[in-house]
Amino acid sequence: MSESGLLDVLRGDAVGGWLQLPGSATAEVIGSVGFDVVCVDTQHGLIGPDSLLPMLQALAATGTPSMVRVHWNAPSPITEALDRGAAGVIVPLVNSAQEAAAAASACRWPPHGTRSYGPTRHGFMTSAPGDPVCAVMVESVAAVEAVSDIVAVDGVDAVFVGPSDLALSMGRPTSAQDGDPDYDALLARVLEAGRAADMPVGIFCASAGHVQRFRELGFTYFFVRGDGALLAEMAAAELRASRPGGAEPLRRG
Ligand code: 3PY
Ligand code: MG
Repeated sequence: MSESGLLDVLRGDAVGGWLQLPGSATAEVIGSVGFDVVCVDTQHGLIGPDSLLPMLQALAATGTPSMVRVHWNAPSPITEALDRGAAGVIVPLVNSAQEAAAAASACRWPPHGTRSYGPTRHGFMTSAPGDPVCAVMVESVAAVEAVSDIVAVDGVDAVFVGPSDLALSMGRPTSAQDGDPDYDALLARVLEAGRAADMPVGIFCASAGHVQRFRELGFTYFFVRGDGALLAEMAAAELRASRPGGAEPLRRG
């Protein structure tokens, strides 16, 4: 899929998978489920640079488009993700138009940016030279204050809300994302700015219930819980169902 194809996916009520465990096998499993896109999380996931390449190769083999959440808004992690084959990046903690411009510039070759050209993956960069998707994370009160300027930055393609960091930045618990009216007022400002700029606006979802709630508010794409969280939940459910009388498992660790 071309990168502009990925942008269309993010506009269209997309549900994405999220990878936090290193390894191509889990990438292949999650990539095969039917998600519209899968993101490899190198910010809070346990995935280092050397694990990234086989995971992106595994996702490519499933045909599911890939994004990488980089660990920081800097040229080096953005270059690493794009040179290894991600169709787009999610850049955390973007709090101003200036920071958004830095993220966008790192995604684009001159004359549109400052990315260095280095076609290493065989056939990849030469056969698919489209612009990668640059999604910037709005996850602080400061970012919401600046959101109209952030979406106006040339080269920024999409906004992605980090719901927990946004709540913490308000001085509220992460449960504010469950329907705190002050929190929802901030989300409304992000959604309005995205609509005005004709830009996809997505959000991370801690549960399928959150996907439904945020869909009703107007978000256009969603990433669901990561592989580690899903694995733990399914394993606990299986164990519970296997105990006499369905007893609650004793958690270790
Ligand atoms: C947040 O909730 O802050 C996130 O970044 C989700 O991944
Ligand atoms: Mg965050």
